[in-house]
Amino acid sequence: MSNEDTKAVLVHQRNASTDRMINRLPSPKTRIVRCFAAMAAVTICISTGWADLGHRVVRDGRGVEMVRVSTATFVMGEFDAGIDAQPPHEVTISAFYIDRTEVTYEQFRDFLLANPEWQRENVDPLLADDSYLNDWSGVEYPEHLKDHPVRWVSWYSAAAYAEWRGGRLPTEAEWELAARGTDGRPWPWGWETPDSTTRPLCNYRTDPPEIDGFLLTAPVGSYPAGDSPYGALDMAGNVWEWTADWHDPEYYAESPSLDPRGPDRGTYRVLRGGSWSVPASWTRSTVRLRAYPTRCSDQVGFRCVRDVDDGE
Ligand SMILES: [Ca+2]
Repeated sequence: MSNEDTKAVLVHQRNASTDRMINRLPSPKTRIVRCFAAMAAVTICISTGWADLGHRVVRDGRGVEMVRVSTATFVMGEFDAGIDAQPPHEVTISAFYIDRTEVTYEQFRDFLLANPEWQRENVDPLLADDSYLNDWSGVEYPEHLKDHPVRWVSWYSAAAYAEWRGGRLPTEAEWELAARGTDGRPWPWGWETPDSTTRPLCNYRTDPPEIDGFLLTAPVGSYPAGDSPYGALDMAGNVWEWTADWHDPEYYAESPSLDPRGPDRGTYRVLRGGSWSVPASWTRSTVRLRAYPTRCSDQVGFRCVRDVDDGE
């Protein structure tokens, strides 16, 4: 088990009693340590208002909340989401953890402090276009965006951040499973088309723009009613999210059925989830967007995943 794994703190497990958690632990000493850790973490969970969601949440070595997605088989793709999202096909995905929210400005600042070569003034122009970190100066960003998803990040910078965190970017298949679960729903919350005049479910383009509460991006986690079956937030809307995969419109016809990782090469990387600037239909969890990996935009951010080690 890695150092970061050791630091991971169990916050809550769906339908699991304390006895069941204790019975899974390997030694009395570890049981005591983990029991106190779980109690402390539940306190954190309650303080953030997430305890009642009933999902399994951990904090990684840097204190970032991640939710567990257990090994599952689901039908990836959809006929209603564009020709490159077809044919729907069954895939099996090994268990992983995914960030509960998009990476924020505050979190990305820690990465820039530790890796000055990724600051706006120092970045390799082969790894990001001229818009990279457009609203930053060095490691400083507009204070009011502290809890908003970081934007203006290239695929390369997102991948570098994920590696620094001890993880990686999600594959398309992992991202889609984390967003919509296994029951065929097109959105994280189910089958209900987003309509912010009735129930706020995600941050997308509305008319007028602020009817969903925010003119541009929203602080991460602003739409708890729109959470995914695994407890991930903002998988629909707010910012598009980079995935690890190259884009190939034909890939679904030839995808392997176990842990597909996309084509070996390509020109564009895939983004998922829609943003504050797209209509509701583009926030379907099956919609695939493509962009050059150097592309930076005020509509694009990301989140990270981490493999689940045996025994976790
Ligand atoms: Ca998003």
